[in-house]
Amino acid sequence: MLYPQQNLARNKFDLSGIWDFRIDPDLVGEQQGWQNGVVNPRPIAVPGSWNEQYEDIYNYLGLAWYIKSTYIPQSWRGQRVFLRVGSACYFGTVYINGVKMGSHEGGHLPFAFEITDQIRWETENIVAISVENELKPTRVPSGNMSTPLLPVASFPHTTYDFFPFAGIHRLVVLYSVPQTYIDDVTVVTDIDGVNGIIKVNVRLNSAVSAQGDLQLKGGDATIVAKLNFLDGLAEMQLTVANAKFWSDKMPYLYDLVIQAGQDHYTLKVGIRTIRVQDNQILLNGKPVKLNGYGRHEDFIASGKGLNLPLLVKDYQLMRWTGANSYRTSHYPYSEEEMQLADREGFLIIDEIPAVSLQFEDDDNIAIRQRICLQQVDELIARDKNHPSVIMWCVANEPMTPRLNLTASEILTEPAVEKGKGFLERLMHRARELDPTRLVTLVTLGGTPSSWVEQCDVICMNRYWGWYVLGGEMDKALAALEQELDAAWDTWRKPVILTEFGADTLAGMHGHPNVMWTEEYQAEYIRGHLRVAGEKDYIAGMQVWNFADFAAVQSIMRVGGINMKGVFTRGRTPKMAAHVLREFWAR
Ligand code: BDP
Repeated sequence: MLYPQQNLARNKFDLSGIWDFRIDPDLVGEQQGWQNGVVNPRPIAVPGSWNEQYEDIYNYLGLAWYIKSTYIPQSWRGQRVFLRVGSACYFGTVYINGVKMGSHEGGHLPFAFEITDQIRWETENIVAISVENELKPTRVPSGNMSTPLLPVASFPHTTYDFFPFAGIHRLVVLYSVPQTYIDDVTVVTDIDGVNGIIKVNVRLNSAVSAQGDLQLKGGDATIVAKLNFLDGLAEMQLTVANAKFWSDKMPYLYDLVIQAGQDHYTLKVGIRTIRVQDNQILLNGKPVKLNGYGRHEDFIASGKGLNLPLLVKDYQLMRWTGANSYRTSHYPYSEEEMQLADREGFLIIDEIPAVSLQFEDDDNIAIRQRICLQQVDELIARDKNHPSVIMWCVANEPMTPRLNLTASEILTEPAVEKGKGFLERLMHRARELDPTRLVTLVTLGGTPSSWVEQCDVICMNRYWGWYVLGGEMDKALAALEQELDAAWDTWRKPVILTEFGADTLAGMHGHPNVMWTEEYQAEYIRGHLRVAGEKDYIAGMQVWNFADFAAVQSIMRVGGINMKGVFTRGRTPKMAAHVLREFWAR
């Protein structure tokens, strides 16, 4: 799943823009030939969620059609042409000139189909993509479950606390490659004293013998090596003397240029190592702390659609607060986001969309397990070469049938055993595919310890002082401290508080600082950072959330917005952002 690029050998054409759009609530589109074009379309932006582009379809999650006509240049003839969708949320089907090319399940990962044989070289080609985001118990993340997420009425019926934005969320590109092309590259780096080691594996699309070469550019020199492909595979180890290592402080990237037969591919490479030792996470052998945020891909009008200016702005704002990390809560973020993280030096916990998994109904569990494994596979295939990604996260807050089961209930509750097997299979798969990174899952209070055993780092979401002991800051902080110490005593592994936060209405002030005021959030965050600052086993603090974001409607979410952001949805800082600067931007 290499990111498409334009170079000496390859072409790329971005289909972003205004497409034709029509919803299909009665599922008549395919029968009526909408894959060839729709009557009475309305314009829609790609990328972008449809929900905030038109208010009448804000809550519409059923099937919808996107249509775009395009020429494909004659100069691409003789190459193999693919159509690649960065993300269609949740289930997308691609048609070229009326012919179905294939479908993809899962809302946050890319997919591509070869379309060479369908191309019309003399006229325009019709690209049609149908997308739906029905909420179902058999999907990941799930919806319309018998057990609601919140103890109060909420709509739409998600099992997660963010709006189920739907549509084509990332770039749709046409790209072409030579007949024999570089299908995959895997780069693994290591450090040996002052030298960097880069192991490169290259796979061609067919099991041929071929010649190629590698060039590593950067630092003081260019290193060149020959590649010999046997059965379409080649590997090479490069040693970079006096290498520049990649880190959050100095995110140095080399260019790795691969040539194989007629094809070329260039990859950014950061030389770094990541591991856990005792109570610390070590980046390049030195302790590092993950200060930052849980975030969302979310903005006014664009919804979960790729928004490049926002991306640059968010990185700038995160840096302004002194943050060096974030978690891709609660799904993989765009590839452009990952590339920027490499370049800007952010440390990422990369998460699949397994939010609030439940383990009660056997048939559904089996389906969800299959989907989660697919998501682990696709995520690692997509993100394995990003130095910024240091940890895979296979679940956020997997749930027992009731919160806080007693010790004896944990022993007898069947869902606990089922959950353990489910989660361990995901962690096992991640380690099998990538033995070089850390693996974790994120817990909520009361998560059975048998689910946590396999984690390299203990990641905890806790809301002392908000959902529990709200308004009682002293008691809340004491409870937090006790729980953090207990986690360290039990696990003897580094601990990251991956979520802690307080809803805050920007502009609401109070003295005394009652809940929902900016002063309360500022004090809450200050208290948490102070407690954590005294613990040497704390390897990171990630505030929930970087910015206010769209959630489902409920009495818990004023205006349908989760207001735990330290920035507003429009990116204005609340008082808490300045508190973070005090701690992190020194
Ligand atoms: C946590 C969830 C997160 C929510 C947050 C909250 O992981 O998705 O948005 O609670 O309630 O439990 O704000």
